[in-house]
Amino acid sequence: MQVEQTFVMVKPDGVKRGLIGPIITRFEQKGFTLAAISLRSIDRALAERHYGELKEKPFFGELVSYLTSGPVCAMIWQGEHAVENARSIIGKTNPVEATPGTIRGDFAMDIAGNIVHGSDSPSSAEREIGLFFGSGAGAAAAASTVPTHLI
Ligand code: DAT
Ligand code: MG
Repeated sequence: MQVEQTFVMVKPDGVKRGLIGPIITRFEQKGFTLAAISLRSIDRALAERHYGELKEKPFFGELVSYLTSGPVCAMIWQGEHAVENARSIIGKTNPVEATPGTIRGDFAMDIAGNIVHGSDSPSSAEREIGLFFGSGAGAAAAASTVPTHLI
């Protein structure tokens, strides 16, 4: 089996609403293994880098303000097809379109507060894991934080 890692983040409103536990439960029930977790605040520079590809979007300023408005819960989850499986249980970007049974479908109402992030590709996952868990060195740095019995 090829183990893949993905980056998942409970956004500030998810943390404020006490949804870290239910979101972790969804990932565990699906079959993912938790490889790293960090409750932390993020500054504007990190938020802007994380969502760098959206910087021309009209909602970018609002998005960065939202992401820096309170603590987030950053996580690395691993398993087969981790990126695609995570996107599947997270649901569509706009909660209005997210199917009931998905995290956004069950817990969110508004696109600007869709409570959870999941990487959209293996290369995004590597980049985001490096941003949040590495020292700019990419996934290799994050992988070193994973207890060996989980690999
Ligand atoms: P996703 O989070 O599903 O990967 P994305 O990468 O396209 O979606 O956008 C990142 C976040 O930006 C998204 O979770 C919520 C916010 N966003 C996207 N489109 C938006 C819009 N039209 N208005 C307000 N916020 C938006
Ligand atoms: Mg995205």
